[in-house]
Amino acid sequence: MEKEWELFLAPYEQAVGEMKVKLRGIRKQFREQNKHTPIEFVTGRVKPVDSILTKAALRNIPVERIEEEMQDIAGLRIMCQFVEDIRQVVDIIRNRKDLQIIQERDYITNKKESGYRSYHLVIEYPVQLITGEKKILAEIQIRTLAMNFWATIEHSLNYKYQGVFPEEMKERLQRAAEAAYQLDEEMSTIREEIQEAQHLFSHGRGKFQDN
Ligand code: 0O2
Repeated sequence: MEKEWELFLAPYEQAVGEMKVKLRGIRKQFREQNKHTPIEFVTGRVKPVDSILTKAALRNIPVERIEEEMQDIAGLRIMCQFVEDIRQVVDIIRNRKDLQIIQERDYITNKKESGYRSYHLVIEYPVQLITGEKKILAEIQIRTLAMNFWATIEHSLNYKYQGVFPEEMKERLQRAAEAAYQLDEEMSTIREEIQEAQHLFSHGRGKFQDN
């Protein structure tokens, strides 16, 4: 059984690995051209088998339909400094010839009840296997650093409370989401000045990088 899962997930691992390189390549090009990069950092993961099975059970997805129906076995996350960068990243992805967007979910304009905000793209990405081409579904989540901060904390708390938050915690998280939203708004208003400062700074110093 374990070997079967390993074989099933191998193309997803390949897709996530390739996509990470490609998305980080976008950031590299912006930096080389001394432009503000809309991509701050990129992460990726393949959903662990136990999470796949839990989600399938919750959604009544039979095992044989997981491949067609579960869109986020391969997951990529793109973090941006500013809300405006998200639109730019979506446009760059839209124009790519090596993948196809099949669904968009805008949880920025329409935030989730929890307070979650992020822009989701479901894409179809072809991987080249020794047996030929295989199209893989992947979910790309695009969010600001503030949205990511909130989502990361909320996600860990979710584990603690198994998805059932006490009312007070739910309200606190909603207030924290609102504060993150205000922070994004505030940063947007001083975006040009921040970018100018970053430009000057990047000329004078080395930078930490995630790869
Ligand atoms: P994990 O552990 O991140 O893989 P639905 O869940 O039915 O609303 P659907 O079709 O599964 O929608 O896709 P959706 O909502 O576009 O994407 C689901 C993923 O978005 C989640 O994956 C999370 O990564 C993220 N997400 C959605 N809502 C929230 C939220 O309220 N809080 C946080 N922290 N993340 C959220 P998984 O599989 O749930 O989890």
